Amino acid sequence: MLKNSYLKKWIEDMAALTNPKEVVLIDGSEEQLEALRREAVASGEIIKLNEEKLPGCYLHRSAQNDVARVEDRTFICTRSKDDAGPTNNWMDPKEAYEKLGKLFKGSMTGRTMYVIPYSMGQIGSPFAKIGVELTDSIYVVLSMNIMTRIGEKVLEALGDSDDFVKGLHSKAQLDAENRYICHFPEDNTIWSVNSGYGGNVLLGKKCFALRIASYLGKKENWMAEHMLILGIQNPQGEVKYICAAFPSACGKTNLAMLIPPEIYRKQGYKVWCVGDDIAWLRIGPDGRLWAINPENGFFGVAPGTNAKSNPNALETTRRNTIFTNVVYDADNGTVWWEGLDKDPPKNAINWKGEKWDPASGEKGAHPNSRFTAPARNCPCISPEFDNPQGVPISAIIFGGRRAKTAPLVYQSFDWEHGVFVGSIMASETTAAAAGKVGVVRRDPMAMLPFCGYHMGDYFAHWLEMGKKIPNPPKIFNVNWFRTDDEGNFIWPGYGDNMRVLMWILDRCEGKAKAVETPIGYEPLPEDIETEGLSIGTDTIKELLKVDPALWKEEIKGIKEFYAKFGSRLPKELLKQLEALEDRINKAE
Ligand code: OXD
Ligand code: MN
Repeated sequence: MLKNSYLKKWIEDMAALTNPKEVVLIDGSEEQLEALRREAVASGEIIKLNEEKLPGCYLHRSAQNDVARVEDRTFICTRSKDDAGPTNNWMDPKEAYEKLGKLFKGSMTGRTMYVIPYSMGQIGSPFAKIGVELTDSIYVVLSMNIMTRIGEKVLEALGDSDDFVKGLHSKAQLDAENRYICHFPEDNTIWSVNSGYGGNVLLGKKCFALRIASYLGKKENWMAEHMLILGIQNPQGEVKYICAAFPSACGKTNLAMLIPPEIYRKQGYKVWCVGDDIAWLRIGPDGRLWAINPENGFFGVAPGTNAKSNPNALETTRRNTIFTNVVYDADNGTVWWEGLDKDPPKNAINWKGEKWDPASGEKGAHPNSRFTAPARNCPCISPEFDNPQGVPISAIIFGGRRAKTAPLVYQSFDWEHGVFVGSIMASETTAAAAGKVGVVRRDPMAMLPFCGYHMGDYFAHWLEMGKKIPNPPKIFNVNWFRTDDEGNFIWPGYGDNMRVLMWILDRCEGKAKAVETPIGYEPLPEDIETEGLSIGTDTIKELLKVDPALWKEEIKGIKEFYAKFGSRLPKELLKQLEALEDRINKAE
């Protein structure tokens, strides 16, 4: 069945290494997928949920030591250590192939190796790239079917070419001590072993569409970014598109699917979701920057998703969805998680598979429990979702969780300053990655865990792209998470974030005024719509305050962070930092 000789040879080599009992090509047919679902239900790998209430939905539980991305075990394996840069773990490719080769040796004995041809991006799109994942996990096959475009049609598009990302995954023994996620950007290769958690094993997502793709983007003049893409349609039917980068679990999926506040709804505004996590960006023939979402589904965080925070996401998960590590309602065959409603199931099984008493004080769902749902299920999925040309981007937004320092919104002075603003992003850590929660960390462009090469070179690539895009998007920064003295969020967030997006779009169209501050352009407080909110213009004024003392502290942190990059930090960014310091000193 396989005609591509490169693919055939590679599969043979990997099968010789891992020793599966059989090799099965995933053709993408519903018949084959359904047989795999039945097999995984029979083996207990997944649980079929109530067909009437949640048609086509399943529950999966990962191993208890395997519930999040493992950044300390994620490596960029370039021949030169310097090319991975100071923000990535590095392993010599020779050493990595040897070390992981030992772990892969015989790891599929008695198991089936599934061959999943997949496309990131609409097949045939000038943006699209092909990967093939070899895995011993049916959960991976079923999840890749949701998250990407898979099967025969991908092989047809690949033809005889050797231009595909080679991904090898084995659950092996799920041994946390020997868990490795290794990327070989120079070989178009990813090896992942001893994990079953989505972020580590659905190789099309973070591993390919961000780490490998960012490296390819630098080489090929495009960009792979950790960004949502949304469209705002005005009452005249025109749609303007925005990309936004936030660190993990800052509400990206919520923003991507937001429902406009009533004031905009009644005027006829609509919001369309193109993507919630990753954007691939290219310069279009018209000189603008165009974006696609290379994925085909959402791998969203379940806790906190509810009818108020994100009704569209909730609706998206009502069919053909795989839930991971949520609570199982054993009476109804449905699922539950903290923050869904105030009504945990009576006969509840927690994410570990144990009987769970909601009064116990322990959480029932893992804080990083997930849903894997088809993008097509989303009620606000953009009509342009499948457009192979992508959508033109008017604005790029950066943001993070900052209790005090960053104002609600500001605009960069120009592209170069915008790159600086992205490079100094910082946020409090969350449960999406293993490790401490609540610590502030620098996360440039929200790409810290996802940049497949030296981050200094990545900044340089952003600066270069700015010179090449004749009509670049405007760059902004937002912070939905400013708190009062009691630690309560001041800004209402969720759908009301659209009020800020409206100012941003008005700026892009040259319609809104701005005031110049030491850090960038800010709105006049009265230009942020507050009708229907419990806060007024005075509070907006507070939210826009820039405190020079806090920014002096911030500058210290930026200097420390920048020092890591040595001579590979573009001088333009150092100049931007000096200019900021100057403006802050003058403002004091
Ligand atoms: C994610 C992330 O999208 O951690 O899962 O960023
Ligand atoms: Mn993400």
